[in-house]
Amino acid sequence: MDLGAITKYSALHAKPNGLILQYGTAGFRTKAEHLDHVMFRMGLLAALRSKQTKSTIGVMVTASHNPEEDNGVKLVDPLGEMLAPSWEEHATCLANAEEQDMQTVLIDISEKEAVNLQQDAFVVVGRDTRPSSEKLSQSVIDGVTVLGGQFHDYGLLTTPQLHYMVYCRNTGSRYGKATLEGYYQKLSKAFVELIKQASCSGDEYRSLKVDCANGIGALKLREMEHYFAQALSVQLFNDGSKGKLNHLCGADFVKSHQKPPQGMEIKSNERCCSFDGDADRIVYYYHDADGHFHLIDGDKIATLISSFLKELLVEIGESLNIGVVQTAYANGSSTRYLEEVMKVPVYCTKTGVKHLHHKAQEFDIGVYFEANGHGTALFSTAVEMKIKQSEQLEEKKRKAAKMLENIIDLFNQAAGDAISDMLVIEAILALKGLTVQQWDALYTDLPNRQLKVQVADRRVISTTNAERQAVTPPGLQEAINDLVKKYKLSRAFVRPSGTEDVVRVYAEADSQESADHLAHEVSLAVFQLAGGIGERPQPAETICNINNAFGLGPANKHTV
Ligand code: 16G
Ligand code: MG
Repeated sequence: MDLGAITKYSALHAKPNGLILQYGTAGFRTKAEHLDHVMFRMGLLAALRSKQTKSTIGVMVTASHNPEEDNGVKLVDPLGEMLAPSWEEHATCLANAEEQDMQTVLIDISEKEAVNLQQDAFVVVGRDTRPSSEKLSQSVIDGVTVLGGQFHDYGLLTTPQLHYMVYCRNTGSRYGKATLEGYYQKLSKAFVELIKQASCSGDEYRSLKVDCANGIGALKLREMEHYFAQALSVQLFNDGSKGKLNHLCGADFVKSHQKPPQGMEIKSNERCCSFDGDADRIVYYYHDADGHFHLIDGDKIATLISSFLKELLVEIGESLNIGVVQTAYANGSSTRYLEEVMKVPVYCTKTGVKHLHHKAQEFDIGVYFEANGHGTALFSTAVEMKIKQSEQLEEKKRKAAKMLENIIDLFNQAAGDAISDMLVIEAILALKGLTVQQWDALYTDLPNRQLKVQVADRRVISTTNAERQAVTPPGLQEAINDLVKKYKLSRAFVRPSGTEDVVRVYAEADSQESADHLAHEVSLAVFQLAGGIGERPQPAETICNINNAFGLGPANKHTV
């Protein structure tokens, strides 16, 4: 380690005094102007992690669905996963070290993690379309180089594409070619082959409207569309040519406001979807003949996908297991439908992709989705082996095995991916001959409400049972239990947000009015028992009215 060079370069990426940031579920995220030093230091850390794992490490510069002025950075581990927890702590220490302590912290990390500093390092870098991203990714590269690491700058990429590149590079290209061309070809080939097997594919030319949140998804989908144009035509909206990133559009806006994005004209019963700002989330929606908006969120996406995969498994006649992983935010109707109608086992983990991903790896086929549209399906080697052995099977079974093979190729195994999920969904709808309304009608969502409460220190709330029960402060869970008892089909939980300084409240019940009341009452309990600050929580109706008056939309936005 050339400590002299590190000190010299670090001074060019100086840390603002007193700024403290934390590597959270989505890496570091804040106003772009505060991030230069963090980027440089994450370049250093990625090089160390690469030396330690003797693998390629990824660094993605993005703040996903946050406003355009924000930015962020996230490290990607060798198999495309999120960074290991002990390294998240190192990331936080390194980002917060004052200039004069930087060297000590770096040496500390190297020693603790037994990093062989003589080892080569290789880091791949990607970035979204934010105006600040190009310069910030250059700071990452400065960090990598000053530790003697090599790098490849992919430039503009969606977050899942960067995960894909890392995965390909560390599996000797067995998974795919680590280029954009490789990504487009692998996914498109699998998609077109699947669509060919749909009996109605010739009758109806398939088309889909896509809201790209004025982000990177638009650029990449435009590059990709001609690869699969024979099977699907996509019409892009909010493609970044005029609007602002994530402003009144994108998956987060549509999910949390439960309304269509601006800038998209929707005719009744047309299939539409929205990506978020870095294209790792997707939600679907449509307007019915009466002009009512219907949202099809991550839960319904998981239901469609897992039902289809289960049918394929039954067809092949194999005893491979399948499981669905959700979080506490999953609508109660989805869980009930999966367990009782589809007979698919459902598991609940804490919020955050890494928790779901980890759990899903336990199954031969693990489908995981957050309600907000983050998700994918993972397949074990046992599934791949069964497919290989299917040559000897009878015609019908062979066909199912072939479909499964294409579906595996179409899913991004390294991360939830809006483009890949979109193509999987389009293929399943075509194969099953389902319209968007029929898909939506699988079950009816229970009305729900999400609210935020400001408290002095959100760490006073600790939870258990995958965040569905509060352990502290004393009395809070009992209060919630008593409130929930007052309503039918009701459920409520509270958890400290991992991305904002608030406590999140979720409630669902048999009617919107009940869900709103329950959410409000639980918010009051949090305010009283967990050290609420500022104004007391107000009933949902009042909040909506005030916000409507100011053109702000609902205040229950669950920023994820
Ligand atoms: C992050 C997570 C997302 C989660 C959200 C919860 C990743 C890549 N992203 O954005 O999965 O839903 O945080 O936010 O893990 P919250 O803790 O503020 O509710
Ligand atoms: Mg995102």
